[in-house]
Amino acid sequence: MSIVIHGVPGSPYVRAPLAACEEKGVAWRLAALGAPDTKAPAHLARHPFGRVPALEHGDFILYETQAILRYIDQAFDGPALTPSEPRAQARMNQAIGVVDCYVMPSISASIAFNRVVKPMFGMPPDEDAIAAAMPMARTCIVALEAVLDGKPFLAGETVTLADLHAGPHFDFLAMAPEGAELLRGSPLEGWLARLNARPSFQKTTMAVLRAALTAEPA
Ligand SMILES: N[C@@H](CCC(=O)N[C@@H](CS)C(=O)NCC(=O)O)C(=O)O
Repeated sequence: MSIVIHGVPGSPYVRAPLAACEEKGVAWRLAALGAPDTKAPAHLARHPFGRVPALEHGDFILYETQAILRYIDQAFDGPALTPSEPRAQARMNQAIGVVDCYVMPSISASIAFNRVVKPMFGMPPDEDAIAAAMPMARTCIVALEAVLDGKPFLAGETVTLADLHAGPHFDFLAMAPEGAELLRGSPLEGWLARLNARPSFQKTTMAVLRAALTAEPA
């Protein structure tokens, strides 16, 4: 039984569970939603806050990306995406918390959304929102550089849920000129390159997801 992820292609929060499925070797399908569909009754039945992603696995429906990632890691065989060593696991959890509390509102919802997504739909970016988000974006980068601390991945030598959660937001940031500038010379650049070299990231880019939808028979 494959996992269905309901979500908007290109959303970093949607990409994370798709990449986790790839890392685990779990079959998945993206049930693509457009932005207005997230507030339609069918989706609100899955996710009362009208956001994405929502997971469907048989009769089990789950929302909140952290919970979805942990479910995928625990419910399936495949490489463990959570370290067993307590301090490494704590670093993983810390990075996940940083993404939800600080990266999402500044880097994703303000800089990348305004600079990358709005122009795709012919909408002007909110320059004030971008400028206002820059200090917090810098703090996020410094904080995650400290978590990375010279390791290949955020919690150690191997990919964990922290990388799968954070990576899509930083890949999104790198698409904005301000973001590429913020990341230039940061150890996060190498970390992101390591993630982008993985099949789990290559198979879940916005371009690949959109192309797959276009190729689907009507
Ligand atoms: N706390 C949620 C956040 C999910 C979230 O904010 N997703 C964005 C897309 S990246 C969304 O659904 N935005 C649509 C909206 O806010 O209406 C999670 O972890 O899943």
